[in-house]
Amino acid sequence: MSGMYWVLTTLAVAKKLDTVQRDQFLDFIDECWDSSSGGYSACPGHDPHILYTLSAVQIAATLDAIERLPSDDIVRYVRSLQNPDGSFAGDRWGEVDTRFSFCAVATLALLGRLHLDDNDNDTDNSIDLESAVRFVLSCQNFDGGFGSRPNAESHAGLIYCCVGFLSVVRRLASIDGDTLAWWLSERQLPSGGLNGRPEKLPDVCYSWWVISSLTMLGRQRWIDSDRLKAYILASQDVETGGFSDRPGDLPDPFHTVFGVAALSLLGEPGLLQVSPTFCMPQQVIDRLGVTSQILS
Ligand code: GRG
Ligand code: ZN
Repeated sequence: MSGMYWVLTTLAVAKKLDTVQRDQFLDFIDECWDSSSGGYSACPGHDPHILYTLSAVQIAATLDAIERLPSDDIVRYVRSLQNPDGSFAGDRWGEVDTRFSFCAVATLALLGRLHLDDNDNDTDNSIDLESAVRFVLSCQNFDGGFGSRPNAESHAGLIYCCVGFLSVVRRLASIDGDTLAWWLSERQLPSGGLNGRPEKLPDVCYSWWVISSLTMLGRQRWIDSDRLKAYILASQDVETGGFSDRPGDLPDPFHTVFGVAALSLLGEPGLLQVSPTFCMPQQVIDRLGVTSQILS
């Protein structure tokens, strides 16, 4: 399911959505729906999971088919995964991670079912938002970064999830943006590429996890974008057009979408503008009337 989201998003951002067979994507989503839980699985016959539920909603939204989704059941599924401390499990087996907090609020926001206003009717409030925010904030470390759980190592992928969560729920003012942006800007290596944590190799996907976070924090200029752009472009395979994790490696759909989405955020011409919060075309987010907080 997430592979379908990566491919579809790449094509949308590259302005090639007209080349996809829309019904094949939508039929696949339907086949992955689990009516008893309300969630979606990675492929037919597998267990539902909150990540694939978000991917299914992102696919439907990009194909302008969100009204076809069983929204009440999806909301029921997301709600069923929240724990008393505000965290979210990924599925009924209970793994807890800040990735799943992001998946929960992003799914609800895209469905128009996230209620941020205190005046909204409480009975319609699908999750306990205050405890969800408290849990994510408790995962910020002394170095400014965020990990998968309280006291877990800061990692750029989890920082995207936590900053993205705070962007969706409009609480970015609650964190120390300067220390966090310092940690993120330290990810740039002499090659121009970015790693996900100290002492690790650069990897094109971190171009997205880091640049999207810096963009939401209003501090994109804290890294050298020309050198990052050059690193991403050097990771494109000239034969297939796909992007790999680093120059010379084999391309794959995961690094292709995050390379292309990062290039869009860096202002590369010829690409659609991408939402740094949702990693989807901004025009899709606007069409749905969904807003997220981006600091200037
Ligand atoms: C809608 C864009 C979007 C995302 C959905 C699933 C998710 C939310 C985000 C994933 C964030 C992410 C990449 C987390 C990283 C998890 C992690 C601890 C990876 C460490 O992997 P290693 O050790 O990589 O193989 P490094 O580069 O640290 O060596
Ligand atoms: Zn990677």
